[in-house]
Amino acid sequence: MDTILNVTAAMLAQGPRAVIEQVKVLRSGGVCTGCSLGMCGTKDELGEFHLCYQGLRRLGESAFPPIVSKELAHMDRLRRMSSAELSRLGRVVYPMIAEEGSQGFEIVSWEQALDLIAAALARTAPEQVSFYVSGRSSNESIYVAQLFARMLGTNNVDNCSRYCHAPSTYGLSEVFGTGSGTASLEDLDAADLIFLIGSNAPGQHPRVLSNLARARARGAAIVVVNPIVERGLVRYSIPSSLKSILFGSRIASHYVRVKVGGDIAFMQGIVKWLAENNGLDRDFLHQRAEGWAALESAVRATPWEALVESSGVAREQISAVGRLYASASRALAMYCMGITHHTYGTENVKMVCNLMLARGNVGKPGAGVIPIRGHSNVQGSGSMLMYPAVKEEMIRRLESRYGVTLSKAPGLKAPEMIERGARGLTRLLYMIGGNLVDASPDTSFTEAAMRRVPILVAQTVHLNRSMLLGNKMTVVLPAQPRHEQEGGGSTESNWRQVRFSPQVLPPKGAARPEWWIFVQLAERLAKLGVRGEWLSKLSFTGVADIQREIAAVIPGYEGLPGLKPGETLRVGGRSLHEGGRFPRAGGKARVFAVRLPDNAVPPGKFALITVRADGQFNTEVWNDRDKLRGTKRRDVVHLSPADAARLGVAEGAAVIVRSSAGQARVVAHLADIREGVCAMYFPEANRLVPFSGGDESTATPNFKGTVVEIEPATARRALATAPGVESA
Ligand SMILES: Nc1nc2c(c(=O)[nH]1)N[C@H]1C(S)=C(S)[C@@H](COP(=O)(O)OP(=O)(O)OC[C@H]3O[C@@H](n4cnc5c(=O)[nH]c(N)nc54)[C@H](O)[C@@H]3O)O[C@H]1N2
Ligand SMILES: Nc1nc2c(c(=O)[nH]1)N[C@H]1C(S)=C(S)[C@@H](COP(=O)(O)OP(=O)(O)OC[C@H]3O[C@@H](n4cnc5c(=O)[nH]c(N)nc54)[C@H](O)[C@@H]3O)O[C@H]1N2
Ligand code: SF4
Ligand SMILES: [Mo]
Repeated sequence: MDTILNVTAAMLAQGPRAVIEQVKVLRSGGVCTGCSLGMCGTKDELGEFHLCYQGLRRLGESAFPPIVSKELAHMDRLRRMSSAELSRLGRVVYPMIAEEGSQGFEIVSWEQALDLIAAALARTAPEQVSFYVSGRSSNESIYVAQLFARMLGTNNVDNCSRYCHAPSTYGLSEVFGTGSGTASLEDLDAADLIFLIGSNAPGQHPRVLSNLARARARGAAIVVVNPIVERGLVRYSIPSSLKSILFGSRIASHYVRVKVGGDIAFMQGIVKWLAENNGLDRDFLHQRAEGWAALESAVRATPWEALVESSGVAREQISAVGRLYASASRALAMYCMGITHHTYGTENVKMVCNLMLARGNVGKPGAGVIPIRGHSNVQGSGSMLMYPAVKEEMIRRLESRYGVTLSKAPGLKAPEMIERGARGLTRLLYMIGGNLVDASPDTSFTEAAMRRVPILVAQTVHLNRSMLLGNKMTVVLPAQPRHEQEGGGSTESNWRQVRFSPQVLPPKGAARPEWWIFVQLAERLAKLGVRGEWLSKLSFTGVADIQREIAAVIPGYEGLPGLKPGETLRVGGRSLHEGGRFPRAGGKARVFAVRLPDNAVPPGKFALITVRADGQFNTEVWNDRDKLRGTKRRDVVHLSPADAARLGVAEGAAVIVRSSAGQARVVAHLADIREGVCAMYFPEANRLVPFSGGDESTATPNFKGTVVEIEPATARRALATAPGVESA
């Protein structure tokens, strides 16, 4: 009931005009701009009715009226605003620039803005230019953006999956030969056991809760692995079911409160139990996988004490889950940021794959591995080649399509773009959506590094803090969100389904399609004599033109041209139910003998996990509440009652949380969380997360598991400043 009221309140809060706009978008069948699950209008891919608070809320944000220009004249005031206040200022509908030291933004014409950017690009060495995309743009815009960058001479292109599921793409490719999940939503309805690891789906991917509740109701086991007891994973109200609204639906059948980073040990424990109790599918492992023996002998040789110590789970509980798993004929594992946001994120992913391979749970219905992705078009960003180390084969396809010779050297990953900014080596940073200052670790370092970049360009719908750093020159360009994009645009969902969102609303102000901006820049650069012969090939005149290019270059997208709203193009290349044949040489999955990570926390200290609430979409915070976790404020640290008692603090008491990167003054919130673990909200808590220490294979930051100390704030210090987050 609460959810329905929230959804209604969210819609009404935006005013009648916004409500009409939202209804129009929902009726159009366009793809949701929230998470990656890819609802079309009010229908999901199974044709079932579905609405969620975050999806509507995101839609509402883009329906905000244009920003009032007088607000833009006061940079100092803008800098004091929170993310929510900046969003509420309204939509960015004109190009604008701010120079270092200027009092505010100046509204300029498209001509002026584009000339400025083209001139800056022309005088900057290509290797000092970087592009970042935040998975919100259409495939058509992203394809043109990466092509523009490569034609310009740089492979410094990356997308938000670097901060998110890059360890999945990399890990799954190594194991199965393809970087996407091996199961679909339908498979949840056929599984006897579902592992849900490191995900707060009720807040972040509400759609899957209907399937989880349904699975539970028909008797499937749902094993949740998480250091926090997420209330929505215990019981949840599905808005589309009256019974569920009235009584709630049960979700987890087994809740495993692992240590932060304890997943590998927990999963190895299950494999050890299976190995010791004749629970492995030896035929499958022999025929369909390679490398199992090394993992099994390592796991057999690891003493139970080490597994219990590292996982934080009692041997009895590990064994009980092992027994349960052995009795399931079809099992699948879904996971999210609790797995990827670690120094050993890719290793974590590989161990999830090992767990599923152990009993032949890949390549058949009701089984498999599902990473639950983040942004609505993060999957499309990858497919459109918006990442720095694209396979040479794909570069060759671009070369032969356009008759050019492109660099094959890997470009920079997003954190490297920032880090090079600190050293004066990134001279132009181009953000296509996104908010790198708030999304990246170590806010003080990132702020300073990004400020050193002389030219910052941002295509956006709202202002955010990354645009207010005081760079030598900041250029903000108004982008059309997908449902306003002239000619419409396509996206790819978590399930690799490509859908087309039509233009439903008229564009606001001077906002333009994002692909158009790159076509204009290419034309100007060509006139300036910069790579003219190549860049002139970007003379696309509309979405249909670009779709033809995508169809010719990107395997699986051949059917894109002419795709209509409501139709689905399924991109192939996934390992689904082909009887366990994998697209690797020899057709077998590769087992990695993943080692136990070092996740020990010194006595008295805490492992800090940074999480999101249902009142935010990443760095866009629209209200302070976390309904699912029962707090109304964000400047809190979630602590177990036992830890709070040990520290001598009660609910609401001021505390200081300190890491090697920074410190924060917040208040204690007592929660059902494992002892020795504490949680704070991203993006504020990024001041505490060190910049280095990301995933060894992909550089995805280690957003879960920063070692921190917590102490009560003394009365004197508590009076001096109100709770808030500050630097060291
Ligand atoms: N409303 C809303 N929806 C969103 C977003 C949003 O900001 N708001 N963001 C979107 C994006 S980009 C993404 S990537 C997804 C993120 O979706 P999630 O990954 O569900 O979101 P997080 O808040 O990062 O929560 C991660 C969960 O992992 C748990 N966890 C932390 N460390 C560990 C660990 O070591 N082991 C295990 N097993 N669990 C751990 C945390 O307790 C938490 O429950 O959501 C998408 N959907
Ligand atoms: N500590 C900590 N840090 C994290 C995380 C964490 O769990 N903990 N999670 C990480 C994850 S998973 C991710 S994905 C990143 C997210 O990192 P980003 O993708 O960089 O951040 P977002 O908040 O999603 O981007 C918000 C901005 O996108 C722009 N925008 C919104 N809609 C549109 C649109 O339709 N078109 C265009 N062009 N622009 C638009 C607006 O400027 C808005 O302010 O953050 C990461 N950072
Ligand atoms: S679950 Fe995700 S895709 Fe579905 S409506 Fe909510 S935000 Fe949109
Ligand atoms: Mo993400």
